[in-house]
Amino acid sequence: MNYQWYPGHMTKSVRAMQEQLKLIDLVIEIVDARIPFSSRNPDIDKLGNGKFRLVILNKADLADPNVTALWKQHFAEKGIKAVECNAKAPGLAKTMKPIIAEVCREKIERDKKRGILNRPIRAMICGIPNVGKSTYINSFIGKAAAKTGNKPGVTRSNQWIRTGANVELLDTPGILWPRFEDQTVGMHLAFIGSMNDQILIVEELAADLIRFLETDAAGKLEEYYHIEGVSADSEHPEAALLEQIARSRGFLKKGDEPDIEKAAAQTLEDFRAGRFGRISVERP
Ligand SMILES: Nc1nc2c(ncn2[C@@H]2O[C@H](COP(=O)(O)OP(=O)(O)O)[C@@H](O)[C@H]2O)c(=O)[nH]1
Ligand SMILES: [Mg+2]
Repeated sequence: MNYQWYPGHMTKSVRAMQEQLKLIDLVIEIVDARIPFSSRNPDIDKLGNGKFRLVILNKADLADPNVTALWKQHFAEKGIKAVECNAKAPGLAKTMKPIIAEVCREKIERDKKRGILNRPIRAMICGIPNVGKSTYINSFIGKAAAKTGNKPGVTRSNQWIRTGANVELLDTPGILWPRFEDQTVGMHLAFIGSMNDQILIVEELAADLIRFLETDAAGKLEEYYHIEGVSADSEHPEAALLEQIARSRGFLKKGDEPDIEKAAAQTLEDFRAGRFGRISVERP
């Protein structure tokens, strides 16, 4: 299958972001902890040049903690602080406060020398769609003032939201575009549901996911669905597994035929919800 990303209003969003960047001290870049490479905007280093930087490995509750630790190390080696996060947990301001103070230490010390105390740090949240920007902002400010959902919100004029962490957040997150240079990137975005499923062939996407799971998370499907699994020399192992999943879930059509499409959709849903366990798709 061909995994395509439609860049949409890319130049418009670059320009908007460059304007907003003039106003801020800190770029808080949110990525998905299961796919930090593919969910990272390739131009962010250029765009965020000269700003303090923080990478949030979000949805860490769904990722393998050992792999997330490797990613933190990977970013540290590039000189970027990265922290794991579950944006659905309330009260992010408290956990973020010391981290942001550490990342922006230079500015805080510079201010202090000039006799300026507690000037808030101005920060912008950015990231590709669906990584949890709105959820993060909501938890950070402690009330549901930013829209959450899978669609990017309507852009209003820039407003600052005060947080309990001596940080002012730009109310609208910067929506970035993902990498779309290669098929693996597209496939990984599709695995976690960050690509519109309507433009994908669900059975083929599920087959790609099953192929990944059987290699990198062997046994998880068999355990979760209570299925027998297939032998290594099976000719179409993904199709055979989908059939077993359909039967085990009772997804049957007329004449006792397994409903493969339904099994495929269910497999994707269960993976995205973390029901097979905490699985990272990408390692540094
Ligand atoms: N499990 C989990 N789900 C999250 C987390 N952060 C956000 N989500 C979910 O991911 C989806 C997209 O979040 P949203 O904030 O709308 O993403 P945005 O497009 O970047 O603003 C929503 O269904 C959120 O509930 C997290 O840390 N863990
Ligand atoms: Mg949003």
